[in-house]
Amino acid sequence: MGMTRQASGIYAFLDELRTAAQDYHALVALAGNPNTGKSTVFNGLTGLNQHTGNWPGKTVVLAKGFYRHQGKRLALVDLPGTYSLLAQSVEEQVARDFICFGEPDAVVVVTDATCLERNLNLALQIMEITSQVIICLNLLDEAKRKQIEIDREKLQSLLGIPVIPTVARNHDGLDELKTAINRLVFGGETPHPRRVRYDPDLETALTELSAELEPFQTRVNPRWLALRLLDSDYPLVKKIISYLNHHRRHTLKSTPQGVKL
Ligand SMILES: Nc1nc2c(ncn2[C@@H]2O[C@H](COP(=O)(O)OP(=O)(O)O)[C@@H](O)[C@H]2O)c(=O)[nH]1
Ligand SMILES: [Mg+2]
Repeated sequence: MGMTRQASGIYAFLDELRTAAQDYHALVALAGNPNTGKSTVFNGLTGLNQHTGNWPGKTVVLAKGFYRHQGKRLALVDLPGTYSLLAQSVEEQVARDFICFGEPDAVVVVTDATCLERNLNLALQIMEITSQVIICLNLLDEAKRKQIEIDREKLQSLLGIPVIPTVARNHDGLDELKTAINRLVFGGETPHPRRVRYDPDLETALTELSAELEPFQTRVNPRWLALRLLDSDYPLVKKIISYLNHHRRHTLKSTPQGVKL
């Protein structure tokens, strides 16, 4: 029961965010390894239009803020810095739960251009959960200083998602980042991120289980939900069940005839 209540706490947190925003057009999450400039990007985008809140039931503090771009009002949440979404620290759980169950319209992964390989681990994990991902290639000034050159076009086409170069400390590239977010969220184009392939037996099981999850029409990729169900991480499985139930209620509300499932 505890986990169910905790999961519903997430929805309370989101409801509160919505009320505070007096409705926004899109919810964007900022994820990334520690020290990649996430908070600098957050401050650059939201200015003083921000406040902090506690994640329900945890000591983790999340900064949330708002900004306008091209006539749209966007809410932005600065997630805790993490190297992965799989291990069990509270920060990783909060980041993972927000990305999954918070159903952000976009996730911006802020990466350190001086050590991109390490940063891509988290990016690839997020790309398994959702297609709505943008890479913010930050600290490019530091990379240049270290004579590291990054082929943005190639990176973009290899990953299948937009890659936006920035020097957040100087506000360089932040307008381009805002425009890329709007294009991703309101532009009607769905990216096709490159996804990790597993061994054939697992792929067969994943295909079967994903097919069972498709009818829920979740924002979270059914393939990722299937992977986690197969992991048998029990607390997470309970959250997924709670999410599917919440999702079904939500879908029912917006179904004109109120079809009974
Ligand atoms: N040189 C350089 N420093 C940056 C850039 N973006 C952020 N920083 C600095 O990197 C440090 C960590 O930034 P912060 O936003 O706190 O990172 P976070 O841990 O990801 O939230 C701070 O000293 C920032 O001023 C950048 O593009 N270039
Ligand atoms: Mg920070």
